[in-house]
Amino acid sequence: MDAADCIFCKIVKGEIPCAKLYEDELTLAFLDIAPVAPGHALVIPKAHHPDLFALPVELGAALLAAQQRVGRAVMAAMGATGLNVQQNNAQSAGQMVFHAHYHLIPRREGDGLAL
Ligand code: D5M
Repeated sequence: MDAADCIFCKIVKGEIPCAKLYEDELTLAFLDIAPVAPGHALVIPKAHHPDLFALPVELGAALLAAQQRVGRAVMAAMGATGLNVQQNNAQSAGQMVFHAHYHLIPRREGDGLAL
């Protein structure tokens, strides 16, 4: 899939809506449309890279900074005591959207989530 058909590229371009949480020059974060927990967020690079292995290493620092910022915010907003960061690569690993992204999933003691 190229960028023209990519749903996350369409979100970056404003062609389809999202519940935006954070944005900077290189990254965007928004709520997952199918949350596994309240506050489940996605952090993506604005540029189209299909998966982790295609990400330029230089972009890693910007993505980590966005994960830290958004992770702290969603934990505070949800009253969470923990946070899972999940990142899927290839269909066999559960990847459905082929634009690299990180799931930020707020957790609480005894929430019963099995990730
Ligand atoms: O996860 C891809 C995730 O992307 C999955 O949890 C649903 C989410 N998704 C798909 N379309 C949208 C839109 N339009 N808004 C918000 N979230 C969306 P993966 O790691 O590829 O399995």
